[in-house]
Amino acid sequence: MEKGSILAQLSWGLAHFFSTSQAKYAHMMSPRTQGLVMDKATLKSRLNSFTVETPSWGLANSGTRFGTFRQPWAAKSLDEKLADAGQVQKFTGICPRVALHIPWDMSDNWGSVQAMAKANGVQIGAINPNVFQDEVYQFGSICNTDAAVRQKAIAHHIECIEIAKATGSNAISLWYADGTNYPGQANMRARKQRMYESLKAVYAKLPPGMKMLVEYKCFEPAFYHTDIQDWGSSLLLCQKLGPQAQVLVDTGHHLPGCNIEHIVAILLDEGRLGGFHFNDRKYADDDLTVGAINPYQLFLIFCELIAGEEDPSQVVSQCAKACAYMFDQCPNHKPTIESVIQSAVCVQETWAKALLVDRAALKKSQDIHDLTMCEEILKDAYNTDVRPILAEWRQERGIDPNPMAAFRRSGYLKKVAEERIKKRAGQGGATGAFG
Ligand code: PSV
Ligand code: MN
Repeated sequence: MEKGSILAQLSWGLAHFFSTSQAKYAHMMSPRTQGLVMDKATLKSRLNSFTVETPSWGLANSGTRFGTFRQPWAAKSLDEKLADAGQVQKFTGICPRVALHIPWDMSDNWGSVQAMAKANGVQIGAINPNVFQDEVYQFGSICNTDAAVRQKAIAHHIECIEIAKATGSNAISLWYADGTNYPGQANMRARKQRMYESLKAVYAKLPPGMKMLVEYKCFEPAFYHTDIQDWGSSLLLCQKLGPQAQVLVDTGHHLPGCNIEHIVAILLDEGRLGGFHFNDRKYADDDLTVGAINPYQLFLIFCELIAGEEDPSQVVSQCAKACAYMFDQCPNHKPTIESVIQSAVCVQETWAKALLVDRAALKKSQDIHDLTMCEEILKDAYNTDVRPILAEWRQERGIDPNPMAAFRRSGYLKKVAEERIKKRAGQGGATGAFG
């Protein structure tokens, strides 16, 4: 191309940029001065539909493979977990369900578990089978070469479907430690086929309306290959199984630098995003409190989910609205209940900020490739202080405007620590251990 024509193109580009962007949208240069993009009442009503499930295991002691540091108030029995989850709901108003992990949360009377949950102001959420701990699962569960092991895993899934039915839950949430540790250890394609056959048998037992959430994870505890390593593997499986099977995204299950919001966009577009496990991480699957490390990433994920809710396509909007939000975190030295309350406050604030994105202005800026303005619009919403509106939202529901301060004032941790220390001593633990 000739020098002259490049110059001509550049100057046309400049003129075009200034005429379309700078002049036409000059009024948008400081959008924050123009108030919220939606009135307070609309914002508050949108907040009403936003709930997140508490994981029962986030209220118990946890640790790493190097050790577990016990907290005197940590819940051990299912009753204690439900009581603690009730506190999270009481002080935040956005956590009305508790996910259970079986057999960590086993019971011989699911009717009474459901009643106990109700007495604590919560309901039973997703039921998570556990096919990763038993000795027989060393070389896999649903992918195992041994048909008897696969059968045991399938039977456990079916048991979890029955528990979901008995507790009024509408989802089973599946995650597998299946994988290999060394190259050449197994035939990966054969494992994929066995996994599909096993899950087909489980899918056949799902009652109508019950979701089968399929979680992926690229590493750990298997360190060479994981049988459902990424969203693509999970999506393929779900597409083969049927519409009740949907992908679950856990924010800690990707390689560093992964663009999770893009994955969300793809899964929404396919109508297959079924659930979310929120937590935060710095290095691996750290299961830290939500927003501890990368709150802006969470905001960008929420921007996609909200854009999905508002999408004209029924498939996309229904999928976004039905997506089951859950925390999947471990307290990691932080007081159990406080850690979940912190996550709940963080997700609600971030959700509110994402609702405030001026989507019409964003679309206009995208159409003219005004990159600066596109980003300004997002940052503008992200930098809005939504705390006063959330305080109002809580007060309107009889909830203290400051959940953490109110929870601390309640003295609940001290009270249950005393009760549980006594109870554990009565159970015969030599050192009053909580396990
Ligand atoms: C696996 O790392 C996982 O994210 C799955 O959701 C499990 O069910 C959960 O953590 C157990 O802590
Ligand atoms: Mn998870």
